[in-house]
Formats: sequence, C-alpha cells, structure tokens
Amino acid sequence: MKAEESFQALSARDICVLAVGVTGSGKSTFINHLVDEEVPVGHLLSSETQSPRAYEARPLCDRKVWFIDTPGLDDTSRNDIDVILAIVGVLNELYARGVRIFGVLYFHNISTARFTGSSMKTRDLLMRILGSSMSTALAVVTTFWDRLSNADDGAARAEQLMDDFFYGVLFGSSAHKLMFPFNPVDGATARNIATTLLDRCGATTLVIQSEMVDHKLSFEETSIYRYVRADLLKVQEEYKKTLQTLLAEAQSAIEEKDAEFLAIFREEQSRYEQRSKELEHALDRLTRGTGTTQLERHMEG
Ligand SMILES: Nc1nc2c(ncn2[C@@H]2O[C@H](COP(=O)(O)OP(=O)(O)OP(=O)(O)O)[C@@H](O)[C@H]2O)c(=O)[nH]1
Ligand SMILES: [Mg+2]
Repeated sequence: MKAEESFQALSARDICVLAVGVTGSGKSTFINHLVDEEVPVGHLLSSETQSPRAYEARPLCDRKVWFIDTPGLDDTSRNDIDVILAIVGVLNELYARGVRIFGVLYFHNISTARFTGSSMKTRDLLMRILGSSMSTALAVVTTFWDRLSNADDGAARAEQLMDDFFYGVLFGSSAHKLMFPFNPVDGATARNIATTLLDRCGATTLVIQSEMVDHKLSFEETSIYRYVRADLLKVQEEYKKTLQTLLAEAQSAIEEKDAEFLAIFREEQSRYEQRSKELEHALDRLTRGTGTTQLERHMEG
C-alpha cells in the first residue's frame, strides 16, 4: 500500500495521534510496538520515513486509534520543505474529512547536545504547524537514554529540556508537562505512553488546519509559510555575502597570479553557487505550495 493510501481508511469516528521530531529520533521504532504492520525503521544516517503514513494501532481504547508516522526534519529549512508540505497536506486533508488529531508525540533524542540552534528551528517549524494552544495534546518522548554515560545527567537534562525548550517556552510555566522516557525495546512502555496521552487529550484543531481549512487562508498566508520563507531568505542573504567576499578574494588572487589560491576560491565559489541554486528551488517549491490540490478537490467535491 502506498503511504497516501493508508489515510483512506481513517474515519471521523477514529482517533489520530501524530508522531513528529528530528530524523532518527525514534518515531517509527515507537510506532512499531503498537501496530501489527511492520513500520520501516532507519539503519542509515539518512531519513528512513519518506512520507507521512497512517498505521492502525492494536486496540488501545474503545475507538480505533491511528498513529501517523511522519518523515523527520533534518534541521535545514531547505531540505525540510518537502517534509513540511507533506505533513501540512495530510493534516488538512484529514481535517477537511472530519478526522481529528487527538494527540501529538514529539520525539527528542536526549543524548544530543542541548538546545542547539537547529533543534530549536525544528521545534519552531513544527509549532507553526501544530500551534501553541495544544499544550494538553502534546507529549514529549525522550529517546536514546542508553547513549548517555550517566542516567542522572539525563534526568537533569530532561527536566531542563521541558522547562527551557518545550513547555516553559511554548506554553508558559504553568502548563502541565507530559514527558516520557522511552527505551526502544520496551513495548509495554510504548503502550503506557499511548494510553496516558489518550486519557488526557481530546480532538484538537491544529493551527494549520484552522488557518487553511476553517479560515480558508492560502498557504502563503499561513504562519509556517512566513516562517520558512523568512528563514530561506536569511540564508540566501548570507550566501550572497559569502559569494561577494569570495569573488573579491579571487580577484586579488588573479592580480597576484596565485593559481593555487585561485583554484580554492573557485571551488568554494561553485559550492556556494550550487547551494544558492538549491535555495532558489526550495523557495520555488515553497511558493508553489502544499498538497492542497487534494484538499481543494475534497472541498469542491
Ligand atoms: N540506541 C538507541 N537507538 C535507537 C533508539 N530509538 C531508536 N533507535 C534507533 O535509531 C534509528 C532510527 O530510528 P527510527 O525509529 O527509524 O527514527 P525515526 O524518527 O523514525 O527517523 P526518520 O523516519 O528518519 O525520521 C534506528 O536504527 C533505531 O533502531 C534509542 O532510544 N536508543
Ligand atoms: Mg521514521
């Protein structure tokens, strides 16, 4: 079955839980414990899950529960665009059909360096799709505890993570925090995490669904579009400046007839030109928008 076909079986009576996070943070590993189907798990450094896909869970409550596995974000908006567009397309299509997201599991590798700029960017990207009003629907699942040399250090990290990275920043200090450590071989814990989240959450409207389905905004009017576009333009500006510097340095290498240096500058220059081109393509894909065609077809139909 193709990934997009997996969504056809979902009905408005069902419960959906969305799994999000950086590439390789353990989303698919977790879902594997709760469903009968085999969820492909990554073995390489590159992202394993290619597009969002729904998996029916083994019974967890009196309603059918689906987990939506999503491709991980990889910290650069340029590469993240296709993932964002795919997630946005699926969320809007489901919402337009009356299928609601009840909970979101945000996976975080506890062994990575704390609050790097890139992990903040991933969080900020996702929150512009999900919305910050969904504090009761969000649970942070921390993984890779086995990679820490000292579990106490992990506990302190997790505490700080919740205060300074997730709940404190996103929802304010009074928000009720929900964080679960998860061991990749522990199926019973996966089930406990899922049932605890389901006990506490209800049908949620994510910000992207409210913007594009309820308020009929175009993708260009959404906060995720504005955020990604501003980020791409900032990176493009930095590339332009670097290229200008390289050109000036190449010019002096020509004047000084320094062939070795000139070759290095040229190589750097072509690397940046290539990246600039990729950025242009990314901006273009972003502007062409989401998988709204499916949504528009549904709304027209
Ligand atoms: N050591 C360790 N490995 C883990 C843990 N969780 C997941 N893994 C491994 O990390 C790799 C990536 O896990 P996935 O479940 O595919 O991660 P993902 O978040 O689905 O990744 P994408 O689909 O690329 O976004 C796999 O080889 C898992 O076996 C963990 O807590 N500890
Ligand atoms: Mg995956």
